[in-house]
Amino acid sequence: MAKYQDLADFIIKGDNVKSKEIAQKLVDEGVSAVEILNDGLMPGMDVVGKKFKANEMYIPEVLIAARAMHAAMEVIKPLLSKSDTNTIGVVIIGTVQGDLHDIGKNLVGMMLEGAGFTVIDLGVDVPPQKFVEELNKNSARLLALSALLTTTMVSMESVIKAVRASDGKSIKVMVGGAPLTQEYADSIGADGYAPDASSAVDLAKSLL
Ligand code: B1M
Repeated sequence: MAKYQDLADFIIKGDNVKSKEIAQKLVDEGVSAVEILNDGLMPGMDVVGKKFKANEMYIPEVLIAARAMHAAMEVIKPLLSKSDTNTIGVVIIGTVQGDLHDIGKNLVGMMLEGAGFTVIDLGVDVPPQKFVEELNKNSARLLALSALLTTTMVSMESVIKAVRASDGKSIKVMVGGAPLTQEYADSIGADGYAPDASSAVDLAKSLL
């Protein structure tokens, strides 16, 4: 549909005013948040990823595209995060140390909120000890770690070791992000791996 293509194009061009405007228009027309995400925003970001890899886009342009993605995500956030008042449980989420990618992590957080979890988002570049402190402070039983770089996914293992050292096996740790696989998750002792935001919700429910 042309309007989804427009939305994708404004993400690629990095126009945060237009991306927000079109996302709002689609919401007003009654289009579901998941459709806006899957048919407009994700295809746009996909093209950005391909162009970045092919050196057809550079970091400043990718940052501007990410800003346009965030602007549209803010519009759909209330729809994704609509939930009843009863919380299923508290989840601490963050992108691991050294890694500044937050779009996927934010989506996972929004979907978890939408499913009824209370989400405490520690942001990006989070050191292992910070995860441990926040788990203890909030008596949380579930930790969700995101990484987008092959160089930073290795620090997930340090987080898991730090969490186990402080709390044995009672805290469940789930991991995700583009370079991860189920095999890798198993090899670092994670309790679960999810390839995308909606399976992250199913996984979180099954872990608690
Ligand atoms: Co970066 N970057 N980047 N980047 N960037 C990638 C990841 C890369 C694949 C691009 C490429 O070369 N094709 C490449 C990594 C290569 C590798 O490690 N093998 C890369 C690189 C190299 C870099 C820099 C090193 C570039 C440089 O400086 N030379 C640098 C590193 C900075 C750092 O982190 N220290 C860098 C910087 C950046 C920007 C800051 C410019 C920007 C980030 C802005 C931001 O996030 N606010 C950026 C972006 C935008 C990307 C791409 C283009 C898009 C990532 C994205 O947001 N995708 C990316 C290329 C790509 O992925 N195709 C790329 C959309 C998002 C919805 O998907 O995050 O995968 P994703 O999340 C998905 C799933 O993975 C999953 O669910 C989400 C929704 O379905 N998921 C989880 C994610 N977390 C989960 C957690 C879960 C479960 C599921 O449970 C806990």
